[in-house]
Amino acid sequence: MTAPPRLGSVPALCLLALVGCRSGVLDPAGPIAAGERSLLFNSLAIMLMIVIPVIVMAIGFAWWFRASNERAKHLPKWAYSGRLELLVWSIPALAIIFLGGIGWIGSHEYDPPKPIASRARAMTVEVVSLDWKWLFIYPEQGIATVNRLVLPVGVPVRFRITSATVMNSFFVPQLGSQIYAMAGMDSTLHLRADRPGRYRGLSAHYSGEGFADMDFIAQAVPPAAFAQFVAAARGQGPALDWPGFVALNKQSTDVTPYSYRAVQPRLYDIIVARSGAPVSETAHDGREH
Ligand SMILES: [Cu+2]
Repeated sequence: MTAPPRLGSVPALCLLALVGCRSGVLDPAGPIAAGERSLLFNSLAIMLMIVIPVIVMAIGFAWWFRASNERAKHLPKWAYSGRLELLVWSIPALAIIFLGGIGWIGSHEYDPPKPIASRARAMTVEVVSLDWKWLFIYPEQGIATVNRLVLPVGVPVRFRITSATVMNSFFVPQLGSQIYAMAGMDSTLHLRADRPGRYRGLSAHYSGEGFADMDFIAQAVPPAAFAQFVAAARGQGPALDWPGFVALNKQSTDVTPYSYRAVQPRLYDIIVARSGAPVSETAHDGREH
């Protein structure tokens, strides 16, 4: 005979299940991710206000109306109760009002194009998804990186997001809000990292064979270390111009991060304007045009 499981192992199991959430959306490193996590928890609490009583009542009614309970009344003619109707309709109505309310407030509060209120001036990073790697252009610093995103802590970042090929999705779970990267589109997302760390960034959208390796490191560093990173990047690597970009745009997977010491001005705008043109240029065999 096997011993029944001890109750003490239940919390341990729950803990084990939660360990997988560390370094994910439940471990926010900035205000947007933190706000989205409380939105998630509040929605869960509102939904549990219905789910828990329903489960309790389902078990309670089954137990109370068991065959051997002489005190449970059998009422075959019973049809209507105004008080019961009020109860069963008012609780879901309240849940919808609360869920809709926090959803409405949250979607305005954490609207991706809405700048983050901050004393520090926002910085711009241009994100281009490629098959299957990420290009990050720092227009103010005049540098670019591949598969590595370095951000200064405490500085709001305005991301401009596009794709040079198929649709992808830019997502750093610990910073918040995933945004689609689409050819010809110029999407905006504001995020801020409030503590130093290395955060996992990924494409949250299936886009083909090499997609599984299409992740990057988002590294939040103190402002002084960010200045050092910029200075170091300026001193190494190739320069990125349009022909260089067309070469970079060739399909490759699992690319080791590296940086460009210089970037052609307005390269991001050219990529958006040409929306996917490099693909037909590099793989042009007469089918298009
Ligand atoms: Cu999708």
